[in-house]
Amino acid sequence: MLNQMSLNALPAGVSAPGYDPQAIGTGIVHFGVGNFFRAHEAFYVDRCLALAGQQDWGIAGVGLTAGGRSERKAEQFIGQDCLYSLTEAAPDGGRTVRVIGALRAYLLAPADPQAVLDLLADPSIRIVSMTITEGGYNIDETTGEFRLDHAAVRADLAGDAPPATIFGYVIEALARRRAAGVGPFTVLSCDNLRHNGDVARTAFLGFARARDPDLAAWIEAHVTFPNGMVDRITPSVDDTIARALNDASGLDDALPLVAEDFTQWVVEDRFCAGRPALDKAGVQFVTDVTGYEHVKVRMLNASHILLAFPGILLGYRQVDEALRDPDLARFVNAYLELDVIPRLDAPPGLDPQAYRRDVLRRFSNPAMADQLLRIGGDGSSKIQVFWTETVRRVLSDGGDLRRIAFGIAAYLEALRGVDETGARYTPAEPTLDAAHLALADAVDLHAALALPAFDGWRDAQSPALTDGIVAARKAIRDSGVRAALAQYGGL
Ligand code: CS2
Repeated sequence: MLNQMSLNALPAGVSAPGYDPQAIGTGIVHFGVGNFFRAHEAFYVDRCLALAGQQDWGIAGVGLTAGGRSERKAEQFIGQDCLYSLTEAAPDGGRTVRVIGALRAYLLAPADPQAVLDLLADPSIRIVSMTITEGGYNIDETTGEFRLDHAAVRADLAGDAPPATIFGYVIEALARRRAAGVGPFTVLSCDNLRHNGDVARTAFLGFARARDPDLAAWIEAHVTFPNGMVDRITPSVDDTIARALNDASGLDDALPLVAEDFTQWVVEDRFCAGRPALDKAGVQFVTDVTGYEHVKVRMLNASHILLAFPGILLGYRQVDEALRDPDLARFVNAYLELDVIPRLDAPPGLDPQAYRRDVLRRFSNPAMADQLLRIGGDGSSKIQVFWTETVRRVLSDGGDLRRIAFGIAAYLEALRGVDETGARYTPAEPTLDAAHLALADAVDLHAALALPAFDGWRDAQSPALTDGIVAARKAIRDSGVRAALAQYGGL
């Protein structure tokens, strides 16, 4: 089994951390220890820890979810001294494997909330980072405000029990630090959201204001929330993939991980309590991430889900497979070329055509075995984040709405949980309830347009778009995705 002891005898070809993990202090607490975090932030911090003078920046991971699965995950992390292997796979088949030692502790919050609060209040903690998903910030899309009516938030605001939400934990910890004269920490969102730092700021300050306006003012004055653009395709790992990774590496790792060889992190350099030397570990520091975010979200993420929904309906399950379908590849290319690129605000020096080719090359990486159902999962939140800006722009300059209408139609049809081969699957839609899902199945094809996914552009919705979506859905139902693509998806 992989653990501290086994580091001295790793199989050939597996790199050990460039430092002694046991000698590392903890400077960062991370909420949401998912695969993306393990392949991205932890990967960069791991590089830092090998540099001189950087040994105080280890990470303590926190899981917020209760239940058997989370307990098992916590046991696995702790059983391996929080070590795990990362396989980086290139589209041409090249691979490297390294053991990441940056995660120094794993705490399951529901099992011991006080331990999490004590850690967060400790002066050694200077950054609190998070990957809690696009929808996890609890922002009302219509008002742009933090939703105080959320049940768990209400309970945390009442304060009768230990916190359950990240907002409850972080704000209570900041209150303790303020009372104790310990300085603030940076709140660092690593979620794939435009201006993720600003979103985090709205969320945490929204909670803090409702709890104690004085505290909120202190946070506003002292805590920083840098925006960052994160990028690395990191598929989910099931038992079969885990076994294959271990077979290839020779390790016995309960938590092996695979990611593409590409990785990028562009961050605003606003860290109120210091930061690791991430600039020496490949992270790009800028004063404004806006242009980078636009390009990534509108090109990579938008075309990922645009490929996913019709791909799922056609019976594909993997991204690389779907992209090998010439009709789907043509559709995604046409969307990027005709709908996105002409309306993009790319930062100086970034070539959108080169980026487009890169995106398609990255999607073709078979080693990702990236699941279309994962990519399309939480579509309700992702559509708002990834498609809204392009939809708005096409609407406002009177552009061709066919591809967008088809994409939305495919999303709604995919929500029905059955593909054109008759295979059933469960769409992962954490923010939709049964009544929402029933709208996608309703006989009235307009009914589904009431779904929250469209909140972001309902104000701008034009009859041309609405009619286009309904017509595209009808075409998919009547003649199938491929025929509908020929009508709606082409150049
Ligand atoms: C994907 C992303 O979930 C999605 O929709 O597009 O997870 C994508 O893999 C990452 O953003 C790559 O950085």
